[in-house]
Parts: sequence; structure tokens; C-alpha cells
Amino acid sequence: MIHSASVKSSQDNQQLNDSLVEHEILRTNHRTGMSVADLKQAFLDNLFYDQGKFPALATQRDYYMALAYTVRDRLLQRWNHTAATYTEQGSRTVAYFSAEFLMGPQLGKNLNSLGIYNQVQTAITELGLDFEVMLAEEAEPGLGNGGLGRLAACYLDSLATLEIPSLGYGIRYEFGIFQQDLQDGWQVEKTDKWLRLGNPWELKRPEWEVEVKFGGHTDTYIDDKGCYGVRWIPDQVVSGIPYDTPILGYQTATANTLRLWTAEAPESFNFESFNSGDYLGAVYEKVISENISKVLYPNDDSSQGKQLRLTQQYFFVACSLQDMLRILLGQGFPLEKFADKFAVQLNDTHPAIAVVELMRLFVDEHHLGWEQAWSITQRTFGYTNHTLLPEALERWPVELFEHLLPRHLQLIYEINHRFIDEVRIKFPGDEARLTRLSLIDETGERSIRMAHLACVGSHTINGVAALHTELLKQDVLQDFYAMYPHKFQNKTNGVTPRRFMVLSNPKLTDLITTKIGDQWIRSLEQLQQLEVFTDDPPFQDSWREVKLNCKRELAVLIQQQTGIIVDPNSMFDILIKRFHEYKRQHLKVLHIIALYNRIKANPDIDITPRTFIFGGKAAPGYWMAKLIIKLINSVADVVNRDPDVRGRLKVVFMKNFSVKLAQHLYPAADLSEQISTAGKEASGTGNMKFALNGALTVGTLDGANVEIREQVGAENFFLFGLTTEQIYEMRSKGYDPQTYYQSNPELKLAIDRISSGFFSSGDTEVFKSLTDSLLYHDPYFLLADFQSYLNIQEQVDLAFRDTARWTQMSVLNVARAGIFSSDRAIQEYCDQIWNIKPTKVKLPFSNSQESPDAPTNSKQISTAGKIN
Ligand code: HT8
Repeated sequence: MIHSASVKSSQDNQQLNDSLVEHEILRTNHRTGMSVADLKQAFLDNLFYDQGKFPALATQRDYYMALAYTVRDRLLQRWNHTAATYTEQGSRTVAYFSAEFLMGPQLGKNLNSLGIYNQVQTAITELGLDFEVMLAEEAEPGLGNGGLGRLAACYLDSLATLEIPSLGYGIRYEFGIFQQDLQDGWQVEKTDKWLRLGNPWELKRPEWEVEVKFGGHTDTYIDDKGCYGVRWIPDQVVSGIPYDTPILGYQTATANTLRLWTAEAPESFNFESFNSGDYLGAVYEKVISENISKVLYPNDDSSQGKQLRLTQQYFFVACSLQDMLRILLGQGFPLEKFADKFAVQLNDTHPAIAVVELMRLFVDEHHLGWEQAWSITQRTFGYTNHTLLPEALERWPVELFEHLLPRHLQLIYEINHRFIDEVRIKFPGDEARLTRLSLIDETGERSIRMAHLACVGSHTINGVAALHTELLKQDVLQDFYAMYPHKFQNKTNGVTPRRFMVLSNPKLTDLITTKIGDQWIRSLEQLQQLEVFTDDPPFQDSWREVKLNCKRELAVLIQQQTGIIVDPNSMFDILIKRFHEYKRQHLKVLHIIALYNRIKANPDIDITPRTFIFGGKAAPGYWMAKLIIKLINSVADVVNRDPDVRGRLKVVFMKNFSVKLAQHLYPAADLSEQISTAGKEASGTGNMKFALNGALTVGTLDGANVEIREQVGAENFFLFGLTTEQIYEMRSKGYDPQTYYQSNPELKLAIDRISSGFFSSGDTEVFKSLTDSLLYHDPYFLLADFQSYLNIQEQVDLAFRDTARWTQMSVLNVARAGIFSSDRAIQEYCDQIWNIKPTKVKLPFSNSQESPDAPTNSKQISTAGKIN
């Protein structure tokens, strides 16, 4: 139980507690022991008692589930002790509010955190089962779109590893990000049924159900003390049920919680309707309520203003704040201590309605005065902005609020009124500024600007890379910067080395560890110690061998999934991320076509062999992004088949990019493509994962690329393209892509090849909207950056041929990228935003790896023909 047992009730139950501890000690070897023998025993136990199967009848899924439960028992032990410790100490806690958590598969991750990966592998193998197949069996919890959701997952990992009490709060979508299939080169979406076979990592907590209100109207009243109050009379009430997933730190006893909410109807069945013969009407409420947590919106970096989306946002925020009040009061704190007990971080504006909901709880339900409520609220929230794209800044029509959250609209007007008064004092007579800063956008359909609400309601506002934060201050949020300069901070993103190095690249991990020990896994800046080995020839050989191994493994996967045979000795040039025009996957395509044209013009030309690998999903409603996917597949078809190319170029599109797939791609990359238009990518985090796996970056001065280049050194980074300022200047002077098209024959030929139907069996229509967009608008400056990109790629070709130099650069990238650990980022959040310190969790006894391997009677399971 997390944060629940009040001190009093645990004292009452001292006897029960004592016997639990005794019980746990006595049972350690059976249920939580870490030896190979204990693990085998536990696995067989779970197969029998949880899956209800004899081995002969068990499916691959049963084996996976039995193993998952075996691991979960060991997690629960740590989780329970963590909860007890936090409750006892009343620890200050981070609540990370996010509409997305892209967690990735849990089994391997948890085995590593527990430090029993090898033992379990041995146990499973000794039972005659295939461990790799078991790992592959896990359905990925795809509860996010891309970088923003994955960042939240990396941050939970670091919070637990740094022993910071924390809760992740979000939505338990029944259907996560769609599964991407390809038909004739076009993206086709399929429903992601990740829960269909059960999720062994979560625990349902129906005892902590809460209610959430929607719609209706408000009313005023005078209470018995003569005080004026407002009552919200909703027309719909929905239940929120929490499901908890333990988040174990890396080889710590800390297990924090990811708490995701499912929407249910309070009554599953309307008896009145049923009895009057309206059978469909009887379940109508249930269907409507449960729609709320049904499906993740599949748009990244774009907001559509749909009612269901706002409903989702308010739903999880209202559930979470009620849950936090329960914890606060349950631990015996007064309401006034809310901001001392909790630091809430808003992951973009998706949970920004929390500012208003907390005010409503304080003012309407707990009768605090406005000033005090507002002071607590502002001390509670921090706001992270993740985007510079205007289409991603959330605005909700006032009318929608009126209809869905009438009380919140009144509170927003009050917050705005007081804020505007504040602005008037700081900038007297500046009416234009008031209009710009107002929480209400009065142009056209009146709407609420959620970023403004988040800025006003938070103590800190942060961007996610140095350049991004500067652009927020100078551009997107400049008026807020003028108003509240002290609120602005930068927190450059980071990624967890546990998943993106240790788990996904064990050979690199071993090589590094033999040289510098294993402390780098928790203190990633220690990778610096690798620098002294940079030019050491045997070390270079081992380094190359590790990379080649990863590439060979990926080559096998590519052949299995696409049928395409690729050469592991060619340069693996990888572009994986969501499809968006600003990310410029089509610039990469123009590069490939240009190389192809060179080969066609001169079949004996000497070109460094490359394998171009793409991956990523397009939002289902984003036509241009889907067309770019089709273009890649069309070009791939032609290039891969053309005998003139003779294996010098291969183009691969790996469908259904996910965390699972990503873990095979980063380790195998030679070249990382980070080619967004300068000023558009807030940070990027894939760029960091590549660098930490020894890939070199070709990139623009955008997002965190700027800092990666600073860290690894300009001579170890392939820079190209216009800067943000140059782009701004071009745009203001009137940019005409035609001048580039007309004056650059190679560019013209590349685009003409597409228009002419060369890649589309003569169809000149299919790609017309894409080529027209480039030729007549080119909002992302592909044509302006084309030549610079081709030039730097020639440098890349040359560098790759100098194996020793390339290896040296690769090692230096890893050695100098330690700063991009999410541990560093989280430490900065702790020190500079949340003001929180670790709480040490101790297990009452040690049961880690040292328990002796008792002789075991468990026999090998005969599975001939059952494992594939
Ligand atoms: C940035 C990426 C950055 C990453 O956050 C991103 N921001 C979004 N998605 C990202 O990957 C984002 C922003 C606004 C949204 C949205 C997603 C609005 C509505 C729906 C989805 O693009 O550069 O690395 C983590 O900071």
C-alpha cells in the first residue's frame, strides 16, 4: 500500500506487522529469494498457481506471465518497504503529471534493476526454455506518442534510482498508440490491444476509487457561518480507478509508483432504464463514461481542440489531486501543507487544468480563502514547456469550458482578473500587453490559452534544451518572461542509461565496464574516463567489434521483418522519430535520391556503401506525414531493386517503431540523423540515445543538438544548415524556394524524379502535393538547406572510410555524452525546481544475490516443439 496506512492504524497493528516481517523472513527463499534455485522454484510455482497450468499445457504466454509474476513478487517486497518508509517519514514527494508515459517493456528492465538478469536467464535456460522468446512475448505499453511520453518514463527511472519519493500520475488508456502496418507503402493503423492478454505489472486499487464531475451548472449559497460559497451541480459523475505499477530504481530498494486512472461508470447499469425496457439506454452511461480512458490521442506536437481530449485531461488531473489530498490528510498533515508535501510537475500543458482544479478543491470544497489557496497552488506547480510549434499550443474554446467545466471557467476568469491587475501595476497603460498576456484569447472564437494558465499558476517555467529555453524567453513566452523573469529556467532533457545502454546494449556495457568499472551506470559523467583509451588500438578493435555485432543482430531483424538483406559492413545511417514536416524526413529522401542519381549518371562512382534505415509513425490525420512514409517506401522499392546500385545503397523502412524496436536500433547506428529545421525541435532525446551508443550525429543547430555538439566537440559532429536566426531572417525577407530549385541542378533533378512518376510507376499525381509544397512554400526550408546537407554527407562518407578516426570519434561521443543522463536532469529538477532530497529505503534484511544456491529437484521442462 502506498502512503495509505496512517501512523495510528499501523501502531494498532504492531503485532500483525511483526508477524508479517517474521513471515517475510521465513518465506524469503520461497517467494523473494534471488538464487537460481529460488527463481526456478518460484517460476514453477507461479506457472502452476497463477497460470493454472502444467508445463505440458502451458503456452509461451503462460511462461512469460509466470516469469513476470516471479519478478513482480520481488518488486512488491521493495515496494511495500518503500511505502512504509515514506509513510513513516511523511516524505516530500514529486508528483509528475503527464498525459503520456511511454514505458517500454518491463521484464528485462526490472531484472536489471533487481540485479538478477543473469540468474533468471540461467534459471529459465536450465528449465529448458528460451529466455529471449519470453522477453519478446511482452506487449509494449504504448501509452505515449514519442519523446514527451518517453521522457516521462526516463524521469521515473531516474527518480527511483536517485531515491526520490515520487508518483507518476496519468491515464491508463485501454488502447495505446496504434500499431503501424504498411500496405503498398502506405501507413495503415491498427488498434493497439496491449491489455488483451493481461498486464502482470499493474495492481488494481479499487479501494482508492474517486469521483469526477462533468458538466451541469453552478449555484451559490450561504453556509451556517454566514459565508458565501459556490456549489457545482454536475450532470455527469464518473469514477476513476487507480492501477499502480511499481517503478524500481537501479539496484536500490526504492520502488516508486506509476498510478494510472481508468474511467468507469459509478453504476454499471441503470435499473430504471432497464426496467422500462430501454436495454441500450441502461448501459449508455457506462459506455460514455468508459470512453474517457479508452484511447490515446495519436497526435504528437499538435493539438486538435476536441472535447474528449479536454475530458481526459481533466479526468486524470481531478483523480490525481483527490488522491494526493487523501494521502496528505491520511498522513496527518493539514491541508495548508499541500505544497510542502508535494511538488507537482506539469508535463506540458496537458495537465494544466490542475491549477484551476486545485483552486476549486481549496476554495469550494475546503473553504480556504482565495489568497491562501492561490499561494499554495503557485508553490505547488512547476510547468515544463516542450514545444515551439504554434499548432501544439493548447487552446480550448470558452464555449467548451462552459459546457464541460462551468465552475472552472468562473475560476479562470477570477485568476485572469487578478493576473491582469498585476500586469497593469507592472506595465501601466500598456493595453496591447494585456491582450497578449490574457488567459483568454479574444480573437475569433474565444478560447483559453493553457500555456498562459500554466505560466501564471506555476512557480517555475522551464524549457527542455538551452536553445529552446532561450527561444521561449525571446519569442513564444516573451511577455511572460518580461512579467516573471525569475520563473524561467532551463532543464536540458536526459535519457536513462539503464534502458538505453545497459539493457539494450549489453556488449557495449561490458566493454565499458571492463575499462572503468560499473559506477558509470549511476553516474554517467564517469564515461569521461574512457577518453584515455580513445586511441588504444586493442580497445578500438573491441569497440568496433561491439558495434559490428549490434549491426549484425539488426541485419537479422531487418531480414526477418522486411525480407531486405543488408550488409553489416555498410554504414548504418538511421532516422527514427515521429513523422512531421519540421523533422524533415523528406530532406533525407532528397539526399538518397541525389546519391541514386549520381550512381545512375556514373555507375562506377565510388560511394561509401550505406544502409538507410527509417522508422516512425505519422498521426493518422496528418496527410503530408503519411505521404512522406509512402515516398520513402516508393524510393526504397526502386533503389533496392536497381542492379546499377549493386548493394551500395539500401533503403529500409522498419514498421511500427516503438521502444522495443528502438532498443535494437540505437546500438546498431553509425550515423544519427537529427536534421530538423533550426528553431523547431524543442530538444530531441533520440539524439542523446544515439550518441551514448557511439553513433556520430549529422545535425542542425536545433534543440539539444547544440549542446551535444558542444560536449563532444565540433570536430566530432557533422554540422550543417541554417541557424535559427538565419531562418528567421529569411522568412522575414520573403523566402522563395524556387531560387534554389532553379539554380541547383542536383536538387532540381532529385525533385523532378519524384514529380515525373519515376518512383511511382509513372503516376505523376501521387506525390504532387509534396513536391508542390516544397516548390511553392517550403515552410521548413528543405531547399535552402539541401546543398549544405549534401556537402556534409560527403564529409561523413570520407570520415567513415577512415576507420581509426571514425572509431575515435565514436568513443569520444560516448565518453563526452554522460551529461545527457536523465539522472543529471532529475538532479537539477530536484535542486532547482522541486527542492527535494532523497529518502533512503532499507530492506529489513538482505536477500540479494548472496543466498546460496540450494540443490534443486526441479526438472527440465520438456518443451520439444513448443518453443519457437
Ligand atoms: C518535443 C521534443 C522533446 C520532447 O517533447 C516533444 N514535445 C512534444 N512531443 C515531443 O516529443 C509535444 C508537445 C506538445 C504536444 C504534444 C507533444 C501537444 C499536444 C499533443 C502532443 O517535440 O523535441 O524532446 C521531450 O521534451
